[in-house]
Parts: sequence; structure tokens; C-alpha cells
Amino acid sequence: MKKIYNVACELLDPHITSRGDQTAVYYQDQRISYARLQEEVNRFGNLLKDLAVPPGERVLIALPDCPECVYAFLGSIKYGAWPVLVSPLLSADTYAFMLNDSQASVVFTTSDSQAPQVRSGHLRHLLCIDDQSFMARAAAASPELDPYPAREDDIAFLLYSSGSTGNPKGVPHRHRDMPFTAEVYSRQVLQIGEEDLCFSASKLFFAYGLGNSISFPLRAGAGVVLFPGKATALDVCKIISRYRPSLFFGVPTLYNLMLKTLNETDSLKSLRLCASAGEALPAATYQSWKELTGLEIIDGIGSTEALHIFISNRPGQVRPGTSGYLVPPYEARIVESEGMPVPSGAPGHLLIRGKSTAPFYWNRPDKTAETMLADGWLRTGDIYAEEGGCYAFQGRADDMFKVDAHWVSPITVEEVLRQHPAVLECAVTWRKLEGLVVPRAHVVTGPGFSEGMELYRDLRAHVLQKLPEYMCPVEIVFCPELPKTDTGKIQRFRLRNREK
Ligand code: 3UK
Repeated sequence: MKKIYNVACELLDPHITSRGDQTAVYYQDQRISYARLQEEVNRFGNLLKDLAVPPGERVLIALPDCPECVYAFLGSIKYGAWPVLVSPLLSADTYAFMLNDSQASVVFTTSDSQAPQVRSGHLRHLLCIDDQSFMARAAAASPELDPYPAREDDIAFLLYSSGSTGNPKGVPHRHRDMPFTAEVYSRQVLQIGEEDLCFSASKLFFAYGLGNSISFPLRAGAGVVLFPGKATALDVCKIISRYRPSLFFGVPTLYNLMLKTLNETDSLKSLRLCASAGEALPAATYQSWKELTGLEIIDGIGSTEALHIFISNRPGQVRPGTSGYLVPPYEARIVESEGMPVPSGAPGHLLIRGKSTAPFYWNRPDKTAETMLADGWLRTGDIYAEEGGCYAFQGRADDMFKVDAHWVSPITVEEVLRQHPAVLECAVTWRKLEGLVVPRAHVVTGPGFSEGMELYRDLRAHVLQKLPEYMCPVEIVFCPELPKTDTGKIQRFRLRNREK
């Protein structure tokens, strides 16, 4: 019989006697101690108990990053229900899909979200945290709660994968997964300790943000700053100068935007390390950031299915333009389409294996069979090349294309395009021209640059200086913005589907 193990207790209990009065969460003007956090988590768990929600029942949480989001998430887990953490900014249609797919019977949200609009046959309790009667009930709930007697490999919560195509997929994770990612990545790679204060621009509903703002700080007894809105480059600077965090977590687009808009770096002085994930961090972004701030950005690749980062650069040993080295005990293989290993340095499909990977997709046996392979291997959907233990991202398998029999990686071309001063953001896809595949770029220009034939010629000449002709975009579409997932990833497939 396996030991009882509830991840909410694993993250909170060790700190209560030793440092219960230390601040765990900074939010606006509030400072929430570990002892208070524990009590609020218990109160939210007791709300479910009072509603007689059966253990294992799904609880949809559509909240901005705020203390109540943490209370609802950990409270549900401690009580034994399965929180499903999603963005507070989704459309009513997406909530309808998620409510039906997860069959959640409880929703925690706010009155200005689209979630309260949705009716679903399974929904029993709609809890708006900004509602007076809800606040009164939460305040009256008992601050003590016996944890649900889970085992480490029982399901604890679900996330929805932002997915590049089709409907979002529910990704269940077990009780052991959050502590595992905290031990192997945050302790080993980032060396987060109790003196640290974390701030993540990526949100809690994104597995990246969930680790950065819950698993890592709580596991280490550290602190976390929560910010409810979408953090712009300016917000990030303001938050960092106000709370003085030691670690900052962002996505490459945000670092790029900060580089283009930041004119002083004094406000970033408190940082000891920056981390990046979600997309490949271009070498040029790393270099410019290092020159401007003196700080390294530690790029690593993670996924919703793996829960967090499994290949990462290491502080002091960054290889710009790569994802770095395996984070042990994760294992990786690079294989060709038939599953045979490729020679060192050659691109292939990246498979990974490790204790935190999701066992299946919720309700999706077809996708489970494609992704969760025999012996615990997980297909990431990414093309990587490995040399001397260092892993270099080549592109999503779905985004790569062949021109004149040569594979083209969109990110190689994008990296060169972005070095041109007129280019704020860009995405490279392909289209067919007279039956042949040709590269096509989508470019968002920076302020003060005029779009047109002259810039088109200039950009092509710039690319041709650095890359072979077959990689050079034949068509350049200037657009006001690029389509992105709510986790900030460029959706190249949407661009490809436009006017194919
Ligand atoms: C891509 C990267 C190159 C890659 C995530 C850190 O992004 C996360 O999860 P998602 O499920 O997407 C996974 C996919 O995103 N990717 C992520 N990081 C990198 N590509 N370099 C990178 N550094 O295609 C991967 O398969 O949204 C990131 C932690 C937890 C996460 N869930």
C-alpha cells in the first residue's frame, strides 16, 4: 500500500511551523503569510465540502492570477477534487467546450468573465469570487481541513493544452508532478531557495506560470508576486521595481518587446536570473538582454504534457540560440519518423521520458495513442538536433516545410528577419506558388518604418546576406499583429491557413 500523499500538503505543511509568518504571496497591497495561505486554502476546500462535491469531481477555475486562484487551486486539491485551471479571458464558446469536456460541476470565476454566461448540464455551483455572498461564505468557512488521502500517482489537477490546432486537450497531472518539477528544474537549475522572490509574466493557467508561481516558490519556502492582468513591458518594469523579485520568468516575445521599449535598467536591479520558455529564445535576444542588463536569460523547453521544463540552459553556461542540456532525470531521444534514432547533430522528433509526464489526454484516446508512447515516452511534436548533449530547436514538426528538397525551419529565417531594425515581430510559413512551396513571411513593423516594396526588397536582401536563397521569403505580408495563443505563442498554422 502506497503512502498517503497530497500535493497541497507537500507544498504548504513544511513551512507552517518553521516560517508560518513569512510572506508567501505578494498581491497589490496584500502580503499573505504561509500560515494565512494555509488557512485560506483550507477555507476554499471546505467550501467544496459544504457543497458536498464528491472527490475526483472537476472544478473549473477561470480566474486571473490572484490569491483566490491559488486558494481555489490548492483548496480543491487538498479536498480531493480535480481543479481545471484555465484562462479567465476565454470566449463563452471555449468555456462551453471545457465545461462539457471536463464535466466540471463547480466553477470559480469572476462576474466579468464569460464563464458565468455558460450553461452546462453538469454545472451545479457557479462561484464568483467578487460576489458579496461568496466572500461572506468563504470568510465563514472553517480554516481547518483534513487532506484527502491521495497517493502520489493519483490525478491531482487538469490543465488544457493551448494546442496548435483543433480543440484544446485536457491534460491530467498527478500529485507527485509539481514537487518533481520543483526538485529537478527549480532546485537543480535555478537553485531557488527561501530567500528568492519569483515573478512570472506567464499566468497560472499556463503550466509554465503554474510552476513559476506556485510549485517553485512554495516548494522552496520562497515568495511569489502575483499580477492579475496581462503584463506589458512597462508593467513588468513597474512590478519589478515595486516588489524587487530575484527571479523573472517571461516568454521570448516579452523579452523582445522589453528590449525595444526599455530605456533604463535600474528598475531590474533586484533580479539575479531571468528564465524564458514557451518558444525558442533567439540568440540575438539573449545577447542584447545580456548587454543591456548584465543578466542571463535561461532558456528551457517545457510542455503542458511534461508540466514543466525538461531541457534547459544552465546559469553561467548558456549556449545562446539553443535549449541547452537535459534536466536529469528526464531522458530524451531524437528519432526519425519510423522511430529509429538519428545520428548526432541530425534533426529529428524529440521524445522525452520522466516522472512528471501526463499519463493520457482527457477523453482523447486518439491523441493519447499518438503522443503517449510505449515505455513512458512522450512525443513532444518538436524537431530538435542534439550535439555534445546540447539540444537545438528546429521547429514544430507541423511548422517545418520543404523547399527544393531542403527542410526549412521557420525559426532560422525569423531569427535573421528579426535582426533587421524594421522588424518588431515576424513569423515564417509557406505557400504554394505555381505548384511549388515557397517561404512566406508575416512581418509586424516597428514604429517609423513604412511598409511597401522598398522594405520588401530590403528585407530580402538582408536575409540573402545570411541564408541560402531557398530559405528567403518570396512573399512578405505586412500585418498589424500576429495570431497568438493565450499563452503567447505565435500560431503559424493560422497564418498558413490564410489565403493558402
Ligand atoms: C514549444 C519551446 C523552443 C515547443 C511550457 C515551459 O510552452 C510550454 O507548454 P505548451 O504545452 O507548449 C509546448 C511546446 O512549446 N516550446 C516551449 N518552450 C520552448 N520551443 N524553445 C523553448 N524554450 O514546441 C513545446 O513542445 O504551451 C513551457 C514550462 C511549461 C510549459 N507548459
